[in-house]
Amino acid sequence: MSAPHTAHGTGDPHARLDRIEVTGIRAWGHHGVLDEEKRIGQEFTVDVTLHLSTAPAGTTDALSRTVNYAEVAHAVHEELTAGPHDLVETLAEHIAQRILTDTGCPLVRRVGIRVHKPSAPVGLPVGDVTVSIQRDAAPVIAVLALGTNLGEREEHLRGALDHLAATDGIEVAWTGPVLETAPVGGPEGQDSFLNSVIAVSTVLGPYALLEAAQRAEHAAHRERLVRWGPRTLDVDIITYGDWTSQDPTLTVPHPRAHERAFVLAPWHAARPEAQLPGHGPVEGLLSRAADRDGLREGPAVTGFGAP
Ligand code: A4P
Ligand code: MG
Repeated sequence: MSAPHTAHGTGDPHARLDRIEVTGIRAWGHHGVLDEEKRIGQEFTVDVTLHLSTAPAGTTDALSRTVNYAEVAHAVHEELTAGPHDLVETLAEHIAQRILTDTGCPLVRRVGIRVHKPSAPVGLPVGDVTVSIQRDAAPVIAVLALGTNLGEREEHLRGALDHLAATDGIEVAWTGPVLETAPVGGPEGQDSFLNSVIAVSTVLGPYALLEAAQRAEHAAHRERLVRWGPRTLDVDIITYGDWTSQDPTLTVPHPRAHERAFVLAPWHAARPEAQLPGHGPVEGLLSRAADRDGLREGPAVTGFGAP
């Protein structure tokens, strides 16, 4: 989980992703402009490069945190034998999109495809004809909840927003208002929270986004270690597109978001039509949340309340 591939200022957020390569996926396909190519077919071979962070799986030995390359190979084989398409370019595009939106989604953030058509009818002896493309996954909208009840609370919220906005691969899409909320659970007598919810548009995978959220927390912790007690900033991932995960390291949607007014209210204020995947409209959830009477308008914090 410590791969530094989202470090600030590196420009391309995918530049330091790891790679898994599957080469020589072979099938008899019927792609080509000529009638004869479509009728008889010929051999095609595909090499695939999957760009993703392998650290979440590599440090825990958990298959669910990486892409299953066997599934990718089978999907490529299906695309090779589908169609037919006139152009190898079209075939390569179909394979890339299939991996980015299906088999590799959402962990694979960039894919490289090379299609070989060694028997292409060129009219001369040639060694091979290849088309190589590279495509990136579309950005994902993720909803994040921010909470703080220690120290300079407004400072922590502002700092979290600045930190996330400065992270390569993250753009802030909208921000909810800041609410002052009575603590839910935890030790007796702890101070009230400031809570808000923001949405980011991100090209980062879900685990890389979690790392970015944790770095924002650590940035607040560092300051707090010197001057304040524990727990200055909590950044939780509420949703990541419509992806769902039961992984204890990253459970999405957040397992308690559906019953927490301190998450639902700022979200609803910014996006009244919002839906929580698996639970339905945020509006209905908010009307049933037990802690909804503990909410008050919070202070105006720069950057928040910008739908
Ligand atoms: N983790 C798993 N799923 C996620 C996710 N979707 N987002 C893991 C973020 N992290 C996730 O988190 C513990 C572990 O959860 C992480 O290692 C991560 O891999 P943490 O932030 O270190 O611990 P925590 O926040 O104390 O635990 P937790 O369970 O997130 O606490 P909650 O449930 O978020 O509750 N009352 C008010 N009014 N306002 C608040 O903001 N917050 C809490 C914290 C309690 N009461 C509150 C508020
Ligand atoms: Mg948390």
